[in-house]
Amino acid sequence: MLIIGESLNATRKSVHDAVIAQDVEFLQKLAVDQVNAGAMMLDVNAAVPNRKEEEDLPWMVEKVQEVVDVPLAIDSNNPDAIIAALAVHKGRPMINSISGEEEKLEKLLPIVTETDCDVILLCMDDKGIPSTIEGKVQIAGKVIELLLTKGKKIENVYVDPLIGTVATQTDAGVLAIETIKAIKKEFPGVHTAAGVSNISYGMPARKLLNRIFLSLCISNGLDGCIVDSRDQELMSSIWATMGLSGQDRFRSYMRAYKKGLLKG
Ligand code: THG
Repeated sequence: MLIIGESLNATRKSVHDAVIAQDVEFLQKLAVDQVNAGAMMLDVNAAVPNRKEEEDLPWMVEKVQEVVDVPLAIDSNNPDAIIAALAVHKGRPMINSISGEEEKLEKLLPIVTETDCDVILLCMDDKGIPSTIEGKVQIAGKVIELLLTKGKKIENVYVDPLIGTVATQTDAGVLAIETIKAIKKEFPGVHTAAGVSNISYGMPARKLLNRIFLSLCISNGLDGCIVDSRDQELMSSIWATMGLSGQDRFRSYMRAYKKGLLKG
């Protein structure tokens, strides 16, 4: 299970403010805290309205990589910002994300296929997010075929089912799990990854729902998650689920225990 720390994201007020203030210390502490808590990769998003993301994102990448040596997931809707960030990233990055959206795809496809990197593929296109599993699988299939034709390896692709919220659709949880299963069945060798906190948007006791839902996803084959790694209860449930579902013989669970990270 690839655990990606979500917190360096300018949609969060504190990070938004830190980008504007160019507060290196704040961002570096947030990076170190997430890695110390068990994140294996950090998602970075520096999109602040009315600022140049093509400058802020590579800046954030450089400052974060000064203090942690995990790879980064370059999270942006702006292809030019992604390209600028990749140019300064050390090691093997992840691109978050591409999708079936034509304009973005056209710009990013050469970069994604010519760079040694992982990539998250969102199951959406210019018409939005399909409401059916079949619709999502179809978009994933179209983009995977393009990637493979241009030489990308299937195992370097992480398909994101784009999880909805149970507040507006009570079966959003099952739907997500069935989508994960369908994608892995349809495209052998492909990986899956998702941000899970969407599931609980608009509901009470969000952390409870996030934790249980992530556990269900992991036991049904989810390979990567974008989560708040500073949440010890969430992380502990990830490690417990991996052991209990027979994925790693409790290795990550015992490692976390020895590091004092397990919370029962
Ligand atoms: N898929 C992919 N990328 C993604 C997402 C996804 N990137 C963005 C997002 N979804 C995942 N990242 C976050 C970052 C922050 C929060 C949720 C998802 C968030 N933060 C609140 C806050 O900071 O106030 C609450 C958490 C907290 O209290 O820290 O909600 O789905 N590919």
